[in-house]
Amino acid sequence: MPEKIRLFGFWRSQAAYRVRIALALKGLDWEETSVDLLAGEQFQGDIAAHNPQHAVPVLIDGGPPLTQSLAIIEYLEECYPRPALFPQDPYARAAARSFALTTIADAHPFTVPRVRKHLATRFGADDTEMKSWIRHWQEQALQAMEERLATRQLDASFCFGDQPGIADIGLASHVSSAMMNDTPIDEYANVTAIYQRCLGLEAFASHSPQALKPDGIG
Ligand SMILES: N[C@@H](CCC(=O)N[C@@H](CS)C(=O)NCC(=O)O)C(=O)O
Repeated sequence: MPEKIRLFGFWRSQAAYRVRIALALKGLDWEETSVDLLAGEQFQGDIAAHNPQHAVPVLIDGGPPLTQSLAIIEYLEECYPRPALFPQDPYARAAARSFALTTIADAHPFTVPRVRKHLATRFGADDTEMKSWIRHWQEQALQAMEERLATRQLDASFCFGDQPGIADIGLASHVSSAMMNDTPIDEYANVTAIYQRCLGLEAFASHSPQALKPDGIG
């Protein structure tokens, strides 16, 4: 019997959330090992051996460890093609990937724990400055997503069609993190409408940081 897919993640990691959504949308069974990023566990044990970048997610599916949420989701798409998370048409596929990269490549990397730590230890950023930094990058991505959605020539429930895909995964992980960081989201009407639609699906709702948050941890 093939081994269960293994995921190294953390409840509040938006990159791990992206992978959890993809696994759940595809109806796959997985087992998650929590790596407490707040306690520095990314520098210890298995995860340190599996990912020299000391970050989650890491996915193991009977082969060597895979890192980087987008690469992992593309791997899942190739090995478990149904339901598809990327449009078939090459142009739409590039557009959906590009939308997701707004956060995966351009906003999220500015806000990860190692960047926050460096800002605090090297440049003395205090809590207020850090909050403002995070909000800045999160708002830039929210604005860009909103503009793209407002001008798309498509009448669809989700970002690029009537089924959720990679763009919606990026959007949901970004909005969930914005909410955790008190970045206001209300002015982004298209983004929040799609986020709400995503939350109507078990795959998004049950695996979110908000759903997994242990009591008493902010
Ligand atoms: N680009 C990577 C980002 C991975 C990443 O930085 N993950 C964060 C959690 S969301 C992490 O583990 N950070 C550890 C740290 O910064 O120390 C991806 O999409 O997988």
